[in-house]
Amino acid sequence: MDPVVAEARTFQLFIAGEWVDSGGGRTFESRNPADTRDLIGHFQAGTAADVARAIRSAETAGLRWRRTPAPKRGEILYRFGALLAEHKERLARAMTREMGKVLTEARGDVQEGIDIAFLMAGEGRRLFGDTTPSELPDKWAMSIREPIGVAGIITPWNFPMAIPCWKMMPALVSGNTVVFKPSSDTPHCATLLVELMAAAGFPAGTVNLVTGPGAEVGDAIVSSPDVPVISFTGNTETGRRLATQAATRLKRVSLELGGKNGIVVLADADLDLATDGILWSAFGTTGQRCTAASRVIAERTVVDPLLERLERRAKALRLGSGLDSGTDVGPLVNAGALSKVTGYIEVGRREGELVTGGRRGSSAGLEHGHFFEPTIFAGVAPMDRIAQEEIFGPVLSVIPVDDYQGAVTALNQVRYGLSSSIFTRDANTAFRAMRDFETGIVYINAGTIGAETHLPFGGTKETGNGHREAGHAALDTYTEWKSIYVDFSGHLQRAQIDNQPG
Ligand code: UN1
Repeated sequence: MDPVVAEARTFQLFIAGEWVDSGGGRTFESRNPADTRDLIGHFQAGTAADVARAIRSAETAGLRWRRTPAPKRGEILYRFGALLAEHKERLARAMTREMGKVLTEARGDVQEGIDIAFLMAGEGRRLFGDTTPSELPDKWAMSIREPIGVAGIITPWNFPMAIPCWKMMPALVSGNTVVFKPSSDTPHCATLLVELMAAAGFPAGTVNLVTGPGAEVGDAIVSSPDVPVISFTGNTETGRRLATQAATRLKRVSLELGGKNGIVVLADADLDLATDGILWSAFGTTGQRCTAASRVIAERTVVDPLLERLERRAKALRLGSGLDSGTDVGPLVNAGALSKVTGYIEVGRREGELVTGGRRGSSAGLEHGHFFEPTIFAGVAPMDRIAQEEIFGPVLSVIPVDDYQGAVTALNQVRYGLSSSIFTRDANTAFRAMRDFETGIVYINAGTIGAETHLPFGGTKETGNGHREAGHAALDTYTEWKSIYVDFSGHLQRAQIDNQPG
């Protein structure tokens, strides 16, 4: 039965290869943010006891999984990627229904999952370490990657399939097992993913799904002594709390947190191209990407022609259900997001000049959803609150500056450092920007969104804690280095001593 048209049913946890109810006996609902009358399903409100069972199951499965040859593990990832591709449309529709992004973007989200599954499937035949000469004769040295153990995977709703895949694929291919706690806004997406993981042949216990509140399920994962590595994507305050809690157990924690990404537009830019890049980055996914552009930093001489283009184009964007092909911008994810964005409109009115938007979507058909108009503020100063704080909605601030140096200063003057971009036709300036922009990702003549899965993804400053997802860099989060020395000389050789004169 297609879950998208099914009656709302009650979904279960996935522990030790079985779909089971929570021991706590409570459930929560997931609803369509474009029309909250549409109930997607009831999901288990997991408890600390459920998490403990999931961790035990992951530990047990790990004993075998870590001994399974990595190329064999990779084959299962490959099958999972193929299943995602086969079910792409069904998954994308379920995603749009559950979290709102327009269907083309939901397809892109699934595609990102496919891409990382295939990339990491290939890692099953790489997982490279080093072999290197020893400083002593008749001695050999190498380093290998080893799995860490049970990985706690705590994910957000905005990329409800791509981000879990970014985390689980490298964790699994390198021999770890997983306890997966998805956002309570997207438990259905998580369930569909895990169903396909089971179908792909991940052995019982290698992947466990526990839905439920962060305060209970997330907390139980983070505080468990038996989950040595945690990967979390979400807001900075939660990440900070989580890292603090995990530090008492000396856990490895990989954090992908907030962003306040900026697009620099210089006087020599192609303004039409810049306009396309800005609109896509600011209002795609209704501004709910960590990589979304919420600041445009423009040389004063081009502010007016740029604003004229942005205003005209933003006004033409159609709000609606992401399942309708005419829709450009879907709803915000929930009522909390709507009230947060609305609150920032008041702040923005005090700090800048409202150019367009600033209101809930009010046209017919939108009354049951969390819609908000694409919003632009002009005349914003770099240190204003709307230019500093992550709003996570369709709100863009335009900040005028005098020149390139002013743009660099404004761009870098935020606590985050995920993505940035510059529009210029000058190659020398573009290279300066690659050097000067203090972000983990830099785009030249493109917006701030659209990272590809074979490059490292992550940011500087309070965007994270130095780890990167995706690319082979992701393996660093989920593996422990082991250095191995083999002495075949037949006698004791002392490093640093026996090869030195005297
Ligand atoms: C996120 O918003 O956390 O680069 C992830 C992008 C996407 C991933 C975004 N590929 O916008």
